Amino acid sequence: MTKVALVTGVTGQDGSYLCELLLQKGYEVHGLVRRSSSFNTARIDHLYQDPHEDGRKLVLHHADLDDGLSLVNILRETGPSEVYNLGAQSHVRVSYDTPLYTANVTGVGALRILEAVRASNLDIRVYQASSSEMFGSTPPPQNEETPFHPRSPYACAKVYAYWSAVNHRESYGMYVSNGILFNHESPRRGETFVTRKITRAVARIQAGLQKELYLGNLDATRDWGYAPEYVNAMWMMLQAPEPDDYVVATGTTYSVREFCQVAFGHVGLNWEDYVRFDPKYTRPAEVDALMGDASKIRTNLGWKPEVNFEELVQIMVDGDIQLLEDERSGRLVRVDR
Ligand code: NDP
Ligand code: GDR
Repeated sequence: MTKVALVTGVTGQDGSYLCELLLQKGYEVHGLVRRSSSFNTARIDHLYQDPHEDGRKLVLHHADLDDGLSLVNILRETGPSEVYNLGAQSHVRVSYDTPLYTANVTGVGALRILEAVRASNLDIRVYQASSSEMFGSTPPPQNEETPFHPRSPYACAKVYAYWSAVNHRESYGMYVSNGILFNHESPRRGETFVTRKITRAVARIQAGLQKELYLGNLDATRDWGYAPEYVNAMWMMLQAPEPDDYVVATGTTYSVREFCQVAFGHVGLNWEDYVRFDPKYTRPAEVDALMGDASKIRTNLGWKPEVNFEELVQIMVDGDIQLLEDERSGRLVRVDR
């Protein structure tokens, strides 16, 4: 029988890779898309299937994590056996500007999913996209036993979502797993996260389209992995006999400064000639250092990362150089729907 999955946040970085993975595995995938005044499906346009043709494996639905009834309805209409809750206001800096919205979508939104699944009476396994940001100021290495000390409205919302997931598992015996994922990046990473902001700037500076790059804190260190490998970890979690919580990380950590060095260095440029400081990009409270210990998922489920830091940076810089070439040559086409 064809397995059916529902993915919230399907238009985001992880949603697009997860969608690809599930389609490859033969799933029927239903993606939750929120209403936007402009197209927001660029990351999944290559997976698009004409709604007028039979046998579609990817179906998109308008709904919103802010609208609980839309979630109840989508579950009733699609009857999935797996739900991946990836939808969120996911930008840490922006969460300081929109704390209530972030709490509503990123925190209470997860509870809405859990309650909609509970109300459905269907046998559904739920994946909750938890985050290393929950560890905040607790020093590395961080694993599943490390206490949380969130340092932003986003992180507070994720802690709420995390405990809601655990509580639904313990209170109602639901199959709910938290993936505590450390930063993971790719050429599809949102352009305002620091890695993509840097690699995009490198491509544009090399092409003569940009002169400088303004950044905030260069001293923060992150455990950066490769997104396609991380969505595989999400899927593996939901195939386990029992629900559980897992850290997903590389076990290495590099500073934003080191990311700049490698990214500019990849095209023969010296980062110090281009990077400038703008306090606008600093945060009221910073998460100084993250480095995950992913022994549990390696031992229990056999997951381990393959792409290392230098390879990741190169993949991203090369991706942005290619994107620029495609844009300039008019090769990029958008699907109208
Ligand atoms: P993105 O920001 O790329 O994608 C977020 C997705 O959520 C988008 O599809 C977005 O839609 C959707 N979304 C936003 N608001 C709503 C809403 N109100 N209702 C429904 N959908 C909404 O995030 P990533 O793909 O990078 O991350 C996926 C998840 O994993 C997020 O929950 C994130 O917080 C979490 N996470 C990410 C990590 C990372 O390093 N990438 C690490 C740990 C956790 P739209 O496209 O319209 O904006
Ligand atoms: P993060 O990612 O906050 O870790 O959250 P981000 O790339 O935004 O920041 C990483 C570090 O870089 C520093 N920094 C800058 N950040 C941005 N965005 N822009 C800048 O100009 C800049 N200059 C320096 C930041 O201060 C920070 O220390 C990401 C998101 O994907 C979350 O949703 C996810 O939960 C966590 O990763 C794990």
